[in-house]
Amino acid sequence: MLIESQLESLAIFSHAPAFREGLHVGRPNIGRRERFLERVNDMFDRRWLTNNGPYTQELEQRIADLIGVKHCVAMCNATVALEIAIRATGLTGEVIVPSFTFIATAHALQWQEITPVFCDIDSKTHNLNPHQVEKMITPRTTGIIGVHLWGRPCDVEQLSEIAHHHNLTLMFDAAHAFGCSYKGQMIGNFGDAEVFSFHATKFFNTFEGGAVVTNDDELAEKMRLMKNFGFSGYDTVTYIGTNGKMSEVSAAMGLTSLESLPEFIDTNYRNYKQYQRELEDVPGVHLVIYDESEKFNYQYVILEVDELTAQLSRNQLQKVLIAENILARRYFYPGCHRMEPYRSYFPHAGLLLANTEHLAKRVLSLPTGTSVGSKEISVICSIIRLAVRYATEVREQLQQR
Ligand code: T4K
Repeated sequence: MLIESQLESLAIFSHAPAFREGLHVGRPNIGRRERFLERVNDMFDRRWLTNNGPYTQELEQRIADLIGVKHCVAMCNATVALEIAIRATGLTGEVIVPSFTFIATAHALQWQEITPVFCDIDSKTHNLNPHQVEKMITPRTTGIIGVHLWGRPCDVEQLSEIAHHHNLTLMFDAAHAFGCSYKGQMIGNFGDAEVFSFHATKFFNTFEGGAVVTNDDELAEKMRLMKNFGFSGYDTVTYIGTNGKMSEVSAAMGLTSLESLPEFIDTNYRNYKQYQRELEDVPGVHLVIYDESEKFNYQYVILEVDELTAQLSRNQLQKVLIAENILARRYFYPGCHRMEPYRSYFPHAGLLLANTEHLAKRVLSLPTGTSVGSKEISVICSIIRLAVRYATEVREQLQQR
C-alpha cells in the first residue's frame, strides 16, 4: 500500500533511527544494586537458596502488610500461581475469563483441562463486562477470573454479586495491579484470591515471580502445600502439588524492589503525565486514563489509535515507531480467542467478542519505567505527532488526485 510504504520510510527524515539502542516496552526497573548484592552475599553465607527461605518469608509478610491482606503466598511466577490458585479453589468445567488479556490467563485454565469461556469486555474500562459475564454462565460454569487490565480494577462489586448469586468462585488475575487500589482498598483483597506477577517486565520485579494473596486461611494453607509438591511433612504428601516455589535470589530482588517502590511509581506517573501532555492535541490518539483518586502503579502507558481520525492504523504507527527503534508492543493482540488452541476449539468465538476484536486492533503499549527519560518521551511523542500529520497529508493528497 502506498501510504504504508510512505509511512515506513518516515525514519529517513532523520536518516537513521531516532534511537541507536532499542527503546523497549518492559525494560526492568532495578532498585539499589548494592542492597541486592548485600542480600545475595548474606544468602550465600546462609546457604539457604530456596524453599520458604527467610527472604521469601520476609517478602510475603511485607506484601501482605502493604496490601492489608491475611496471606501472601510467593511463587516462581504468576502463571504457576494462577494454576495453583485455580486448582486450590476447586475450579472445574468452565471458567469465564476475558480474551483481551495475556495468554497465561487462559492457559492456566486449559493446562488443567478447564475450558476458558471468553467473555467480552467494556470498551471503556477494557475489563470484563459484567452483563456479558452473566450471559456466559452455563450449568458447567464454576468460576470467573477477572483481569485488572493495565492495573485498572474490574467492576469488583458487580462481579462479586454475580459470583455470589450463581455460587461461583471469583478470582482476579491481578498481574498488572500490584500497588493499585479499588475504592480505597488495595487490590489483593477481592474475590477468593488474587494473583500478582513479579516478572522482569513488571514495574515491581523479582526476576521471575508471582504471588497469590487471600484472606482465606484454609486456601492459603492449601496453596502453600501445593507449591511444594503437596508436602505437609518430610515424608507426607497431602495434595497433588507442583514446584511453584520462589527462590531466595528472587525474594532478595523483591525486597530490594520494594524499597524503591515509591520511586518506581513516581517515575511511571511522571512519564505517563508527560506522554498525556505531549499527545493531548494529536488527533486520533489518546492514552488510557487512570482514576487519579485511586492508587495506581502507572506501569502501562497504553495508547489507543482511532484510525479514522488519525488517518493511520495502530499497526502502521507501530511500524513507524519500530523503524525508529522504539519497540512499542501490541498488548494483547489478537486476543486469546485468536491464538491456539482456542482458535481451533472456538473458531466463532469472535462473534461474541466485538469490543475485544475492536480494541485489539487499536491498542499500543509505549515504553516507560525508570529506563525511559523525559527526552526520550519527547522524541517518541514527536514521532507519533509527525506520523499522524504525515499520514493526514498523504491521505489528503491521495484524495485530491
Ligand atoms: N496474567 C497477565 C494479565 C499477564 O500480563 C501476565 C504476564 C501473566 C498473567 C503471567 O505472569 P508471569 O507468569 O509472566 O509472571 C511479557 C511478560 O513475559 C509477561 O510476564 C507479561 N504478563 C506480559 C504482559 O509481557 P512478552 O512476551 O512481551 O515478554 P518478553 O520477554 O518479550 O519481554 C517484553 C519486552 O521486555 C522485551 O521486548 C524486552 C523487554 N525485556 C524483557 C526482559 C525479560 C527487557 O528489557 N529485559 C528483560 O529481562 O510477555
